[in-house]
Amino acid sequence: MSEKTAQMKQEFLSKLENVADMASLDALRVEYLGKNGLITGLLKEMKNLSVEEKKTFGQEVNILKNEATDAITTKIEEMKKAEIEKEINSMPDIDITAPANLDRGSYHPITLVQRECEEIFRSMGFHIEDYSEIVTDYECFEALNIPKHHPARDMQDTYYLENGQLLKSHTSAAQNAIYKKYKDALINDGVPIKAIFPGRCFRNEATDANHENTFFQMEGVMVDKNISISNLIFFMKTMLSEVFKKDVKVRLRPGFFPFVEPGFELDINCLICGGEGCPSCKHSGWLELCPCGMIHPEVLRAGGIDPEEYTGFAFGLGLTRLVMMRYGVKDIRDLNSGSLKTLSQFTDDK
Ligand code: FA5
Repeated sequence: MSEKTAQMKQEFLSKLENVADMASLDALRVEYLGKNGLITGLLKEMKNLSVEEKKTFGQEVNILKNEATDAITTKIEEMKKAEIEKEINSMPDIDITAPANLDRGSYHPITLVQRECEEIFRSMGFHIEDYSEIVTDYECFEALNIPKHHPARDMQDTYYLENGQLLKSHTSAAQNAIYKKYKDALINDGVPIKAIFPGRCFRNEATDANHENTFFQMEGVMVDKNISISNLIFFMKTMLSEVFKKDVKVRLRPGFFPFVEPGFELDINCLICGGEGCPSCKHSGWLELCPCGMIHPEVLRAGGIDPEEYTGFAFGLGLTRLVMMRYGVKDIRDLNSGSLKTLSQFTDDK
C-alpha cells in the first residue's frame, strides 16, 4: 500500500474510533466516501499515472474504499446495539416472562347499591338525574330557604371555593334546578315531578366510623297536587324493603331542615349490632339514614311552583350509610380507602 493510502486509512480509522453519534458518523462517511470525499478524490488523481501504476493504485484505493465502507457498517451496528442496551438498562426491572395478572376489577359497593336504588325508583316512575359537584351558594342554601347567616348553615361545614362557589354539601343543592326543569310539564300537562339525584357530597367533618368528609347521598323529590306524608312513607318503605330484601326496623322522628315542613329523621335499626349499640351507630342502636319531609312552600316558590296548588315530599338518603348497613361495613372509612382487598369483600362480580 502506498504511503498516501496507508496514511489516509490511519486517519480514517482514528476518526472513526472517536465518533460518538450517528450524525458524526454520517459526516465522516461523506468526508471520505461522498462524491467529493477524500477516498473518491484519490481515484481522480490516477489520471497522471502510468497504465501499470493506475492498475496497482486503483486496486489499493478500491480496497481502502471497501474497508472504509465495511468499518462504517460495523460501527453503525455497534452504535445501534449500544443504544438498545442503554434503553434496556434504564428500564425498571420487570419479569416479562411472569404470567399476566388476570384479576378482574369490580364495581365499588356504593356504585352497586346506587344502581339498585336507581332501578327501584325507575320502576316507580322516577327520573334519574345527575348534577354537578360544584354548585352556587344560591343552589345549595338560598333556594332551600337558608339565607346567608342562617344558623342552619352551621349544620354543614362547607368547602367554599375562591370564586364563591362551593362543593355540594348535600344533594338537596340540585332541587331548585330539578323543579325548574320539570315545572312546565307539571303545570301545563299535569305530569308529576318524580326524580332522584344521587351524588357525592363534601363536608369538612371530623371523620369517625360513620362520618366521612366525602360521602354519597341520594335525593328524591315528588311534586304534584295532593301529595302527602303518606306518599312519602310509602316510597321510603318500598325502597328499604327492596334494598334489604327483608323488613327492617325504621323509626320516624321530627327533624329540622329549613327546606321541609314538617321535617323528619328516618333512622334505621343498626344492622351491624342488631340494635344493641356499637361504634357504627354511636352506641344508640339506630343510624340516621334518610331525613325527609314535605317540601317547604318557599322552596317550591323558588322553583317556580305555586305552593297553594302543589305539594311535594323530599328525602336525602345517606347512600354511603345505606351501603354500610347493606354489606355490614363497620367503618365508613373502609369504603373510601381504595383498598381493593377490602372492597372486593363486599362486591359481587356484576
Ligand atoms: C341533609 O343533607 C339534607 N339535605 C337531607 C334532606 C333532604 C332533608 C331532603 C330533608 C329533605 P343531613 O345532613 O342529615 O341532611 O344528611 C343526610 C344523610 O346523609 C344523613 O342521614 C346521613 O345518612 C348522611 N350523611 C350526612 N353527613 C354524613 C357524613 N359526614 N358521612 C356520611 N354520611 C353522612
